[in-house]
Amino acid sequence: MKYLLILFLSISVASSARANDGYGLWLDYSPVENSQLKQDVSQLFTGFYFFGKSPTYEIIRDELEVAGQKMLGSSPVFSTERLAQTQVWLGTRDELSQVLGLQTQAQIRELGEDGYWRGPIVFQGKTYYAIIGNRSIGVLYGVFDWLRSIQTDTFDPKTENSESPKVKLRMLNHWDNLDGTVERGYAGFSIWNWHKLPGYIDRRYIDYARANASLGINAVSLTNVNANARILTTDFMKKARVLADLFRPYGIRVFLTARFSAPIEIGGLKTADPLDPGVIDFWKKKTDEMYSFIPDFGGYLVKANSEGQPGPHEYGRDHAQGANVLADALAPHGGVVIWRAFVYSHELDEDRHKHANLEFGPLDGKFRENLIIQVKNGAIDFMPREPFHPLFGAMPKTNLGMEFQITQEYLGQATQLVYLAPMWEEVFGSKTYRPIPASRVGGIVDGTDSGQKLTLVAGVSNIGTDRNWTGHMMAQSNWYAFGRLAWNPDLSSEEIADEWVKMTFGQDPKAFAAIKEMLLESREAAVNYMMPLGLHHIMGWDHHYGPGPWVTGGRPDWTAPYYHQADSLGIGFDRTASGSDALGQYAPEIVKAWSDPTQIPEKYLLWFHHLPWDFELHSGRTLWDEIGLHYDTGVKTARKMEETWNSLESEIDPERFEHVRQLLAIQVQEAEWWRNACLLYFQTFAKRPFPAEIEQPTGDLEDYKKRSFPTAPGIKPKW
Ligand code: BDP
Repeated sequence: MKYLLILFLSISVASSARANDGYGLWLDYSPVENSQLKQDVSQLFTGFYFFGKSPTYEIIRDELEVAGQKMLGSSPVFSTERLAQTQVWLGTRDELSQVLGLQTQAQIRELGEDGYWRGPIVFQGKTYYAIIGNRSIGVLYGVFDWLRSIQTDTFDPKTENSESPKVKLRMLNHWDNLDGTVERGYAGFSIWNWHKLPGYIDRRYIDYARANASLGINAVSLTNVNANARILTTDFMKKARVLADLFRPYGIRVFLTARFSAPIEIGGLKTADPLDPGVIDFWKKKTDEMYSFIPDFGGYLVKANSEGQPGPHEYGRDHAQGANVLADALAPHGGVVIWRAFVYSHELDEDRHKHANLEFGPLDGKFRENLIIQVKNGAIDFMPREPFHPLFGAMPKTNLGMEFQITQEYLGQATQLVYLAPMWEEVFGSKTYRPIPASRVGGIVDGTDSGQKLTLVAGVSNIGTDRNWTGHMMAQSNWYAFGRLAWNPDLSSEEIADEWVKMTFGQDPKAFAAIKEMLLESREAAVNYMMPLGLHHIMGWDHHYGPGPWVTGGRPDWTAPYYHQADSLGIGFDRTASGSDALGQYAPEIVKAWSDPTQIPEKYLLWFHHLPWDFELHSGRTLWDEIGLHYDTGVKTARKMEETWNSLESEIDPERFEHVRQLLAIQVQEAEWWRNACLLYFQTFAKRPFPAEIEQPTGDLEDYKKRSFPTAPGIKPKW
């Protein structure tokens, strides 16, 4: 017995030494194995010299310390003079101006506020490796990029690299409530501890800022868009100030959500009418007060007249009249209003798909310059696949920003591995044909095609108090990918997967290839086993967990049959001219191609067409058979992902291996559940046998319908 105990203890000590709980994210720096690279980098780590002083340079020092220890097994040497012992020069263009040629200076100037240049510089016969920005934050971005190149084995000390972000505001939106819960959060509670602020600083705040800065994320909105006006009270400003002060040297500006009725709720006014002088004065004074606490406050993020949130419509005013009042209050301070386009009301049109364009389209050109309309990637709601939102390209005189959802509300929450970058890449790559024929969504958002100066890519955060930050540790890849794509919407999902896997799991070739493949196939798998061929909004009621194509009750546009419209004849939502004509909101090129069910990309087929069950697809199969095949393929891919992972047991540390292994087993069960429940349900309309080549769905439809999930996380707060 005694021996057994000793054996047990020694096993647990041995494995905890290797344990990795995922807290370190992609910044855990594995030892450099390539010997040439190790030699080059070790040499550089013998002498860093900063040309100036800044709190951001202190952050760089700390990062180099961690990276040096972990990658090379030794601390970096910081030198106090710029020549003799020095290998690496760090600083801003101004700070280095005496040692830089005019041409290099001009080249760096071009890179703007956040850009950086890194490469060799010869000075008085000696070569230094320099990392230079126009501001200290650019230097930090350059250092992170350099460390990434070492971790991904692409660093070459002889090559110059320079980059600047394509998008101005690269932003996380937290849907965190003041009581610590997170709407649609699947990774525990909010990381903001409002109760202990401003006195207590949780180490997580700093680690969070560091992770964001490593990706170039430079703005965060701390609170839920379903806002609580209290966040704008003096008490909360004092708390938010602590976070803003911490984030500043990481280049991150704080935004808060503004509840439109705040003038009534915390201002003691009788109205929130945006044209009322008292209300205008409230927003001005509130905003001035905010800047007295946070001099670089980013601005307000607003959800108005959407899903019960108050807004200008209560007073007969439109979105521009409402939004501009806030914009005017912020303008003298350099702040920005981010006004969401996620609106739908019963009155406007039967098809929810059309509402945002109907409400916002006529207001084009009426919004202030320091205001940006934040548009979800699709017109319904973050479905596993949506055609791009028709507002992109339809408001040429208005700043339009992108809103993605990183938290996986409709994509498996925290029990499924779904790498979202392929979806975001698909959206950015979609051709809009407007405002210019070659336009793509990415070009509108980053200003290339639209010409807009104020640009924004926002993502609804998937971060919480779970030790690994994101609930499912593989969902860290989505935080990572979001940041990288916000910096450069033209990056491919594959390049990003490449980086993330190497930085998170090291370079073991077998593990690298296997994990990368799993990531890249995961999103299509999820579309297949959840909502293939353009099906959408058929998930469980309220918590949105699991299938619910039978969900009815309440508002029609919150039910599933409203979207799938299955009947004895066929399935799908007719959004062509013969139906709701939501398709008519797109450019004529798209209308022409997508109106024809034989020409529209099949991935959007049932989004825009109601078709007979026997409609023939490109494969020669009937629609009914093809639906069955997609569901089944999704399940098979999920199983393959599970098998792949399980073959990596000896390559991955036990803690992460086991974490992902268990979740993949759940994912397979959930994929089967989706397939079985949806196919059994749709069969009640189609009245046809399942195609012979698929695994026949099992279970009882009535049992599937009865399942309930009172403990499902992330549900809306009930205030
Ligand atoms: C939906 C969510 C809901 C959010 C809403 C929004 O289900 O919780 O409040 O979007 O974006 O996806 O405002």
